[in-house]
Order: sequence, then structure tokens, then C-alpha cells
Amino acid sequence: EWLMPPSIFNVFQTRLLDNEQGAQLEPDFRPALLVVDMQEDFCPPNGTLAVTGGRSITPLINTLLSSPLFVLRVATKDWHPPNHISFASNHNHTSSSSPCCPEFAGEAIPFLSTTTVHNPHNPSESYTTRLWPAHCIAGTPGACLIPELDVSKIDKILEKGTNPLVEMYSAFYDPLKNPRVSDSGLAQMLREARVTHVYVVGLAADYCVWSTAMDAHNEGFETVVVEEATKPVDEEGWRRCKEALVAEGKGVKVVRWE
Ligand code: VGL
Ligand code: ZN
Repeated sequence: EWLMPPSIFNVFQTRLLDNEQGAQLEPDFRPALLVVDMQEDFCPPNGTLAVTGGRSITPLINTLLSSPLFVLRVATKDWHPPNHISFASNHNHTSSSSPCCPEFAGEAIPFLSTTTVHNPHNPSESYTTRLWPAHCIAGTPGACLIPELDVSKIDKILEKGTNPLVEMYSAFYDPLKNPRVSDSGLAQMLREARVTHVYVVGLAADYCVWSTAMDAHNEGFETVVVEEATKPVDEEGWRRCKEALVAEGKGVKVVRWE
């Protein structure tokens, strides 16, 4: 008898049955786990962009990682060059001395200021994005996965945000489409593994987790975010993200582990 996807409850009920009775999994249920940006710079006490409670979700993520159900476990690392466009410090020029940022009269403020990102191949395509403190600079201690995370269970680690010219919250690609600027290859990797369902956890709920979940859904995967296995930069922003998912009928499920 086939077991039904895709609630997290069923996942673990299935695991128990699988272990105890050698039951077969439904062939149309091939879930992957995406662990987003569990890095020092997103965690207290020393992260430059620390998310409140960021470290506290690790035990649950490790529990999920140890489930034998997932056919693929992928972690991402935000991995920026020092001159990345999302760092407020890279926009601090006096407007008279630099043509770069006339919108900032000398100072861009992390969390508050925004900038416009243009498609390097098509200047007419652009979007506005938020500026941050410098974080996750490739190869620095702040960019390391936190040591509590059980990396031995992870099949593949993807680096994202490596192009200095664009913001890339999603584990899949950056927001520019005409043409695409960065693609991590994740969609192809999931398809090659014949993944049907994508479970998204990690940091931060209202940015990279949300963006990854939206793209997973748009790529045709049944998509689930585990509420207790993520934490937002801004609680109010995360509430709005969740409302938008429901209101727009996006079909991404936000489930509680509890
Ligand atoms: C993230 C802000 C900037 C994230 C990454 O991982 O959610 N947020 N870069
Ligand atoms: Zn970043």
C-alpha cells in the first residue's frame, strides 16, 4: 500500500513504517532537503548580519538531515566577493567624486538604503534591492557553515551570490531573466535526481528561504517550508511573506514541525 505525501508528519510516519516494516515509498514521492545559508555571519553572537535565534534551529535541521527519506540533501552558502553590490559599504562615495551612486550623498545605510541592480547584459532590465552590512565574504570565517550543522549528511554544497553585480537570495538563480545572469544549477541537479518535493529550511526566512521556496515552486516542485527550522531577519516581514504565499495561491506550504 502506497503512503501519501507530503506533510512533514507523513514524512516521519513513513520513515517509521519504512524502518520497521520495510514498506516501500511511493514512487512519486522523492523529496530533497535544501539547507539555506547556515553560516556564521547569519548567526549570533558574531555574525555581521546575525538573525535572532539563527543558531537555535540547527538541532531540528540535523534531525531532518538524518532522515533517510530525502533522496538529496543540498546546502547553500551565501558567498560574496568583497565588492558585492548588496554591501552598503560599497556604495559610500561622495556623489561629486563618484558617478557610481548619485542616490547616496556620501552614506548608504545597511538595512535601510536600497540600490538598483541592472542586468549587465540588458540595462533596461532592473530591480531595486536592499543593502546589507558586509557579510559572507568568500573564504572568510563569517562565510563558514556553522560547526553545529551535520555536514557529513550533506550531498552537495552550492555557493551563491558570487557575481558582484547582482543580488541572489534564491538557491536557484538571481532575479534577472532577460537573459539570466547567474544559475547555480540546482534545478537541473534536482531534476537529474528525479526529485518531486522540496523541503526548505535555514536562514533567513524572509529572504533566501522565501526566495528559494518561490523558485522551487515555480520550477514545478511541491514545496514545503518547515517553520521551526527557519528564522527571519524581520518577524513582520516574514508574516507578510507567508500571507503573500497564501493570498497569491502560490502553493508553497509552510508547515510546523510540531
Ligand atoms: C540573505 C540577506 C543578504 C539570506 C543573504 O541568506 O537570507 N539575506 N544575503
Ligand atoms: Zn548576501
